Amino acid sequence: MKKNLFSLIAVAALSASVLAGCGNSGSSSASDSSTSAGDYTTEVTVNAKSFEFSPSEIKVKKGDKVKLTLKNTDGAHGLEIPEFNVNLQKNGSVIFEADKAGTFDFDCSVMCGAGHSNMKGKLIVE
Ligand SMILES: [Cu+2]
Repeated sequence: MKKNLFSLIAVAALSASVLAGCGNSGSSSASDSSTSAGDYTTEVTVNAKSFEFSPSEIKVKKGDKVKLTLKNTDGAHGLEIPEFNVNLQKNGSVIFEADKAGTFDFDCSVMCGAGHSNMKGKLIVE
């Protein structure tokens, strides 16, 4: 019974990833389909401590594929940019495409203590 349940979950997970893989195949002009391969044009590292981001202002160009790395130097913080579906909840990197210009707020997505709500920054796409 337990084993059956496990294989059911495995099958579900597998089909989910297959479906996700198919979702990308619609783009016409892309020369390769390996969008998840980790190619990027700009790299930004944001250090987080209690209770501040550094830098608290990130500037990129519209169209950049941004590799954003969060480094916690003190405490445990997250980095969330809702506009670009970015949400790092621990040290790590994510790649997103800055496909719209403007100024977007980012903030800490992990409840980290008294100064949590002060942890804010700006992403400027120009
Ligand atoms: Cu926080």
